[in-house]
Amino acid sequence: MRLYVMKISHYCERARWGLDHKGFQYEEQAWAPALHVPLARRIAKETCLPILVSGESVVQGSGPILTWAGLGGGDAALEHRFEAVIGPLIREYFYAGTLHDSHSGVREVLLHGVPSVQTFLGHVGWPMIRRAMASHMAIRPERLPELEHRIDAELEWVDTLVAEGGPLGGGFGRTAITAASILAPLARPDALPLYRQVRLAPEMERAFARWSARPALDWVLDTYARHRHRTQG
Ligand SMILES: N[C@@H](CCC(=O)N[C@@H](CS)C(=O)NCC(=O)O)C(=O)O
Repeated sequence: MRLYVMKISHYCERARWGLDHKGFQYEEQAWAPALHVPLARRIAKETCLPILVSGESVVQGSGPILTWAGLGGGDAALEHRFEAVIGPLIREYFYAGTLHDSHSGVREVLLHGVPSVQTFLGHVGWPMIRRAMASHMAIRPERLPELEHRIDAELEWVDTLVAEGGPLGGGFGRTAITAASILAPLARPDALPLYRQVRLAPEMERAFARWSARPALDWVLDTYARHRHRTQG
């Protein structure tokens, strides 16, 4: 069984965590951004990762992979907000403050663990890859303040969920995996060391310091400490 990923993608971490939680054995194969497009198209309908290949089955997307792994149930509305709103928002924010800074180290982290030919192409073709990523995800550094504001509002909402002890307070399962993995780039748990290898813009460091006091991110760190027994890398 093989899981195709981009190493630092929080969607890939969501799928990986689900498979690990259910005790599946699989090989992980990392691909470089942009270079993943023709490779993904060869095995699946869309270009996005993660993709799980198990025998004849090809499962694309973190949600379908969790379902395939037997992690059903969960809170659909809440999962949708994490998957379709908070996930892209955090990704946009992360790249808005790192993709255009040649000293951020984001290129090295994105190329971590990919096959050597992709490492080579990734370095040589970085200006093009970066442009493709920025245009695909509408990354614009000048939007950092607005994105920070929107993340504040989403974290406020997660704080209330944590305080209510509802879907995030119950037993550990699909919803907790979804929420913790999608928020992980902001909490940077020890299990995901690649996030700490990226140098953030100073205004991002200030926002991260502020967010670290939030119950939502405390909950993420606690959930990782208690339930995540494998490290990225
Ligand atoms: N909703 C999808 C989103 C997956 C997604 O956006 N993956 C990103 C990596 S963070 C990706 O593959 N982007 C490149 C592309 O779409 O070609 C999921 O839950 O798996």
